[in-house]
Amino acid sequence: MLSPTQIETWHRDGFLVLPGFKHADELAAACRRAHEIVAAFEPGAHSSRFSTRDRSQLSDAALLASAEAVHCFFEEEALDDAGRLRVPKALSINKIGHALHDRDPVFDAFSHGPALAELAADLGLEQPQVWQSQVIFKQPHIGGEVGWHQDASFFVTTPQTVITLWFALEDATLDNGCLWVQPGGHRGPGSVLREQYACERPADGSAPRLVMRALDSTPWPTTDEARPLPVAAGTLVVFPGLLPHYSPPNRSPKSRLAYTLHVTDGTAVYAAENWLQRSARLPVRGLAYLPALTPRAMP
Ligand SMILES: O=C(O)CCC(=O)C(=O)O
Repeated sequence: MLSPTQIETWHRDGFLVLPGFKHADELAAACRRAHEIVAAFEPGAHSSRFSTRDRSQLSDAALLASAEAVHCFFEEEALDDAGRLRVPKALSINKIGHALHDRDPVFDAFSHGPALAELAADLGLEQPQVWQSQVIFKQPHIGGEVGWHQDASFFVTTPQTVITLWFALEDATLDNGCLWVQPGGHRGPGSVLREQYACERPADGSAPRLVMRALDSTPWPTTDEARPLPVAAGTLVVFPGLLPHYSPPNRSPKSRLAYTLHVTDGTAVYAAENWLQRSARLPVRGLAYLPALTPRAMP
């Protein structure tokens, strides 16, 4: 249960840092499972790179298909110009997404339960809906930058409700690319949504197209306006969708695994243009643990 001081901090700063939210055994299980998924991953012909600098490297079809699946995306620097791996596969993955919480029993257990349901209720979410999960690796030496952005760009609801739950699976430090946030950047004159990542689905049935639309020209924060959040493994950082945040590249020899969930309120209208939609085969769920629905087989 959040204290009144924590709620005040949430409204003022736009983020909360909750050390020790996950125990060592839960962290170990999540890290082990993430490495198993990568070990079992067969890249095949479609090697999807993930880069927030250049989204054109990511195939729209691969991203859209991952909405209901567990897919590995390569680091931009992991592949050479011919698409061959420059580093061992285990060190090449940028992230796994985006339905781990519904498809994988280990991440299902990690992503649900009374502590998370209570946290969401304390933060004002009446009907939490978990749309997306990601393991973000920030690989040693080649872990790419995640540029400044607001998560509400990817999960538009009316009114705006999305929150991000960012779990440190390993220590996140200034050296290995911890999160940086703009304290208070979710409110005040600069709190507008700057971009919308929209999925245009043509009426003629041709392939959907993902576009990043500029909505507002408010500049992203400078490093002077930002605060780094170095945190120990097990810490949960939670922030609302309008809070600008980024993470620098990892040039250190240590990885920085994190796990994220993006959660909206089912009382708000979820935009039809959001890239991540669910079919009736895999309806979006809340944060409470519902054993009757798990485990769900991987496709
Ligand atoms: O983990 C990171 O480096 C960035 C994560 C992030 O920006 C997000 O989840 O929105």
